[in-house]
Amino acid sequence: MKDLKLESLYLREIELPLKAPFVTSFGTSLKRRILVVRITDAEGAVGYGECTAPEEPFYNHETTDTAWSIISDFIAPLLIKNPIGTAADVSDALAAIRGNRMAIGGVESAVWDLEAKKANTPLWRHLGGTREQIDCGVSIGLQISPEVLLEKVTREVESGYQRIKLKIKPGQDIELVRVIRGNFPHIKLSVDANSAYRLDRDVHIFEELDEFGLLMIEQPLAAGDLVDHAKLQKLIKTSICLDESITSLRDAEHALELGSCRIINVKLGRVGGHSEAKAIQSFASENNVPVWCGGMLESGIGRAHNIAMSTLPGFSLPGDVSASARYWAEDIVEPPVTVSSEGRIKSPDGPGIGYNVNEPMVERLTVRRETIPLK
Ligand code: OSB
Ligand code: MG
Repeated sequence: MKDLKLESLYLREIELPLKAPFVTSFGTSLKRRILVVRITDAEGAVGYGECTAPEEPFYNHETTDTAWSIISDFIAPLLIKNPIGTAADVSDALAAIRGNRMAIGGVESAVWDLEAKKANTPLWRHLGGTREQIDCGVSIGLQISPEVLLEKVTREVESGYQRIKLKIKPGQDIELVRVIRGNFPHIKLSVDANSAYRLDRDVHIFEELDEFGLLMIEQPLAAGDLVDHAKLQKLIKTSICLDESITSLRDAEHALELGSCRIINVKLGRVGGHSEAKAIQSFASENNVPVWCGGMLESGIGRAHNIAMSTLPGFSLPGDVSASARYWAEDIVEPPVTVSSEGRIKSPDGPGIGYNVNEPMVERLTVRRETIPLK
């Protein structure tokens, strides 16, 4: 299919309260302000995407509000100026925009859903995915005490999740890992620092963490610091995984050339959509570097896109893609995303993202809207 004729872009901000606060080294999330992107074409087909930009510019530079403005003021006009034939053309059509990849990813992924629906094919197959089911892990935020953390970990291990990731920050690291490792000597366990450490100050922390047989240490240092990550990787046995540092295929190439990591977390939004995510996983595979799908506390729309992406062959480690019910009292898709007792999600059979968007619910949660013509 080489003839998409995009008609309109419907931008909505919905407010969705998290079941429990999510605490990281950079802050606390209580509710999400999520941008839902809906795109239609001339034949009445509909595609959905979710912009994963958080509320505040603490994970990266983007926010719900900056993404809104980039989509409305720059992405929509560029799609009119550079008409696309296929979903694979969207990122090239928007290449003039520097950064702001979460804004781009929300739109790009909606076009992929639309195209897959027109082809009456599940998005995961349309992208070239090969996995009938994906392996799931969980990311557990900082808790008020190690005892509470242990309770949470126990519950997730008992539900079947295949890998547990703990958030850490200076002062809340070694002890947390010691308690969890002591109780669960054999689970796949990792930690995520969200850039909270510095090489000049904190090497001893990583040398201590090195003794716990962690699967990986995610994003210990600053996002832009591939050089210091390379120095740190040489000092420790545990694999470094980069999240914030990898915004493009180019970043992934640089990280592997420098030896800054041995694992890559791919987030659909952070890298600007499915085309770039596909390119990164393919490059990583060629270099025997495993990738896995990260999460941004997505609603069911973003979650469904993450499931589709995770079926690509390079995604060989369990991702942070978990059940809707861990986040939301009620998700905006039907059925909600569920995880089996073996810690797996079945790739959906339906066309496109394979989950139905509960439009009345989205409508009820909408706090801001804009309709933008694309022709
Ligand atoms: O660094 O992976 C991260 C959530 C928000 C921002 C950054 C991160 C996370 C998570 C949670 O770890 C992943 C999820 O459960 O969606
Ligand atoms: Mg991370």
